Amino acid sequence: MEPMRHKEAHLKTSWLGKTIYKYEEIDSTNTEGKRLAENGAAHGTVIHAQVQTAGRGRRGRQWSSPKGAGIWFSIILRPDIAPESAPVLTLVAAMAVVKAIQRLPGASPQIKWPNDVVMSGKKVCGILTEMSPQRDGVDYMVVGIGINVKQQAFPPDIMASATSLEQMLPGASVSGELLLAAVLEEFEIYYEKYMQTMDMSLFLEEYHDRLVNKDKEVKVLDPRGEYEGIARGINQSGELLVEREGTLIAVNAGEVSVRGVYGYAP
Ligand code: BTX
Repeated sequence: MEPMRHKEAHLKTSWLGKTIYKYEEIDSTNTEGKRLAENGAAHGTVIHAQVQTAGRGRRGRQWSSPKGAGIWFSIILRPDIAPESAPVLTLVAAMAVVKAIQRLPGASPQIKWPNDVVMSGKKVCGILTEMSPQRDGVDYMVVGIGINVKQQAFPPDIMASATSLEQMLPGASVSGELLLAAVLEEFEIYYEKYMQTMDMSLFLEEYHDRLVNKDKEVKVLDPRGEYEGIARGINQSGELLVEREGTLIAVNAGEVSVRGVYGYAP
């Protein structure tokens, strides 16, 4: 199906989401984002779908994306950064999602480093950042964001670890359209803060306020050997600082996976 190309009049952004491709159904908005980026889609293009038939998480995991139950979308970026800096954009996206959800009365979302937003310890949002590295930079990046909005029930395998905004805010009716606009507005703000310094320094404190892993035990699944420690926060480069036997180890999101919070489920 051909995408519709929208100019969103109500969106208070200067460059993000000026073009939004809207699909009734797509395999994955990230996959479509890559296809569009390969064909020259501009920085700030957004891809949104009502339902994803092959929604993806990290390392080939599936992302449950039922029709109309959440907002499933991706942002194409063409930042002038080194490939090593790219994973920080996942943290920028998490911060933006938290700020957007916080606009809902009574909502108190937190970040599970690096790529989840949780409420009451359950996953309400997942972020998948993918990039096309070049020899000395990044050609494009696709930041995919899935936020559970309407679900009252989940498939058995994620029932214990997943939640939705409406499950967390009983009686509330959350507009997916307004939430999408809010995330895009906040993303633009935090992306620009990030680009000013090329690191997290302008919103490190805000990030820490929302970090659910802070001072919690984590297990670091380092390919060179697993270990346990206490997460103390992140540094300006977005690495998780894990205290182990009195020393702080900086853990890179691209290299390792940190477990905890959901009783060691991914
Ligand atoms: P992840 O690898 O950190 O998490 C994936 C895991 O999360 C799954 O294995 C499952 O246990 C659990 N899970 C699956 N679906 C849901 C859900 N709806 N809510 C809560 N938990 C779930 C996280 O990867 C990154 C997900 C990004 C999703 C967006 S949606 C738009 C874009 N397109 C696309 O294909 N992916 C991204």
